[in-house]
Amino acid sequence: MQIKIDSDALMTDLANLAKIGRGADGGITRRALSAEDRDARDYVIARMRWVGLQVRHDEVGNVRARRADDWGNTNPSVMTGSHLDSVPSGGRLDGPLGVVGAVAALDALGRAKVACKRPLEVVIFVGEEGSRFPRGTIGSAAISGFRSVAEIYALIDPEGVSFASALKTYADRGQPMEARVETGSIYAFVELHVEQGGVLEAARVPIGVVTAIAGLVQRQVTFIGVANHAGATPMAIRKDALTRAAEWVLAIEQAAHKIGSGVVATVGQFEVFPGGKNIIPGRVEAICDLRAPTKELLDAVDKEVMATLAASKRDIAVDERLLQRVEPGPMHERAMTAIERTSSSAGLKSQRMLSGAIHDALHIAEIAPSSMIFVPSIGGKSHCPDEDTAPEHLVQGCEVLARTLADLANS
Ligand code: HGY
Ligand code: MN
Ligand code: MN
Repeated sequence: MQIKIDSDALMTDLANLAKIGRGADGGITRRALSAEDRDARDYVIARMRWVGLQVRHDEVGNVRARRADDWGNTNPSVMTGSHLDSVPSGGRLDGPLGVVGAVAALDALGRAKVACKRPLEVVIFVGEEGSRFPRGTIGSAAISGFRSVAEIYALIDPEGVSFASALKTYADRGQPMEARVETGSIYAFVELHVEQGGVLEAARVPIGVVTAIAGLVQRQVTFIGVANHAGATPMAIRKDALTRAAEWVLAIEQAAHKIGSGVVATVGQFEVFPGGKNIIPGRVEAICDLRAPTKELLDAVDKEVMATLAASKRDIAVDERLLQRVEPGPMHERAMTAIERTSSSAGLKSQRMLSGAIHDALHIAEIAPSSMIFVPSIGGKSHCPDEDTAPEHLVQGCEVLARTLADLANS
């Protein structure tokens, strides 16, 4: 099969998307359902139509695109896609590669006149990053039924705006499709994504085949002390919320080191109130992010983290709530072996690996045989402005995606 990815179009699409929501530091900030997210989505919809896809949307704002006659093809589909929303000051490839890479793949298959028995579908999943609403992977959770549409509509952002009202900014026209897709309707799902770690670069292997995706627990913790004068308050009578919170952050790091086996723990969001340099902090709000490759390890690190909240000699009240928990999920041989088969037919080495990052594939795997194609991240960096991947790896990832989609659509 002679597949030729239009690499100029791919690079142009990635460069154009990187201009939407770019900050002074070069990082991308596109919060779910924001004007930036909408503009990026509208750009991709135009590109989908340009390569001959018919575009629809579903009731939570996912974009669903197929060739016109494929909407009438009732065979189980072969689905691909990713997200366009980002973390604050994130990279230009995390998400967009899997979206415009899928458009490039379907374009290449169309130009090569590759007939597919099963319909091919590209999805732009809404709200993957969870940087606006309390949870992430929103669009894929709706498609798999992991979360109901009503639960998603009721999500509230820090400004008190509901998902349902924010969705109106997307200005979707026409009747939306139902978001939920039943098990059996998708033959296979494959997501193209940057690795966001350093495994492939170190191994000098261009293609990663994801075998499982780590699970996640995020908890919001508020430490309640007493704000007071930084100069006039003796140390012995202070109720300093920040020193208590700092103790907890270090304990979380200790817990991850102690358990090991791929467990990681982070506090990435940490706010001190009232925030004056001469005021003893009265309140700290923090969010911890725990990841583990198995349910047992996720339980173990979560238990340790909760235990450190209880065990302190400081007389500081603590208020804690679970933001989200997503179980680790295995990928499927059907999709993994297809990626390996097509990588070798493209003359590319591949290796199986775990994903420490969460992806929409984790929820789609609940209803369809799924896996992911990873391409190397330079310096293993992601979720930061200098996230990058060599152009040849970007194109190779798209070529393997195109081949894999055709392989699965005709196997
Ligand atoms: O947090 C994650 O793993 C993903 O980038 N949303
Ligand atoms: Mn991400
Ligand atoms: Mn991502």
